Amino acid sequence: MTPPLDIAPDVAEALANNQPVVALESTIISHGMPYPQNIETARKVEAAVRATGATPATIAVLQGRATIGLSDAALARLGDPNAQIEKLSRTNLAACLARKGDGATTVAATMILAHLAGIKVFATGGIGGVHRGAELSFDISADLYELAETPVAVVCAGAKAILDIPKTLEVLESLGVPVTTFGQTDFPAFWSRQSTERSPSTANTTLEIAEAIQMRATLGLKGGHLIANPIPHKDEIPTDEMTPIIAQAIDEAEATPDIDGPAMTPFLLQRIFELTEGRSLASNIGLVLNNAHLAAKIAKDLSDLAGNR
Ligand code: PSU
Ligand code: MN
Repeated sequence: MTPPLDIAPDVAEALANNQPVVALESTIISHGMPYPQNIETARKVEAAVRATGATPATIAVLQGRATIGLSDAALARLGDPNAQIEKLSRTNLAACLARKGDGATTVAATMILAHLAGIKVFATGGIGGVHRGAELSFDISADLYELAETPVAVVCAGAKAILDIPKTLEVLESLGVPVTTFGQTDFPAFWSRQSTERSPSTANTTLEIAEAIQMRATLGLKGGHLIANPIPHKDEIPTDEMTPIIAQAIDEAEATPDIDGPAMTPFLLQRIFELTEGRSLASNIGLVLNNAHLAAKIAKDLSDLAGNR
């Protein structure tokens, strides 16, 4: 039995010719951003990848098919607030495919399907990580374990301050995941360029990153690479503005009985959007576009290193 995989013709052609391809996730569309900015952003991110000279491949499960490269109608359906779209991670991906369901892929599930399709680079906004209070709740995102397993480089804007950033970096180190920040020594904190943490490593060119990815493959080491790309200055929200808002959102989540497990991250993102009166969303869109550009450049360098362009 072969996996139920549909690769869009432009993506398949690029992969066959070793042209650069960038995978994009769909949970950010279905569960990470409000309508209609979710759909508008998904289209803009694809355009940003194309503008930098790579082919975008947004990934989702549609009627039981792992779909690599989505039509505009599919993007619109995933972003429809009335559509029933499951949030898929490593746990529930196979069951959703088996029952011919529809699902949006998190970072973990997108990595699995990108790898199945032969895509090496993936751009997103924020990854899941170790939640604050994880010493009691044990809430650690499957995204971190996926980075230890699956050979896909993930470009993000660092970890959100809804997470415990020092613990997230500790777990990544324990799992042997390389973490590289682009262009600065501080690990970025999603809405802000700075955090209280130093990045485990820094790269100042995309070629350095591509060479490290290639060497990891040459050594036969399993797992991916996390690349943290600081939010552009113009899109930043200062940490002291975000701190009380994040604290309030977390307090509300703790006071709401049904908010745990996979519902936690979407709840926090939605409350922070409301409490910042939309500013968090504008920042989020700015940083995702920035990550799409960087991921496309890394994908181009990887194709160049493979020597077929
Ligand atoms: N962080 C964001 N925006 C998002 C997500 C995380 O800033 O949309 C989504 C991603 O799809 C990520 C998932 O993979 O949430 C993590 O969910 P959890 O914490 O339940 O593992
Ligand atoms: Mn979780």
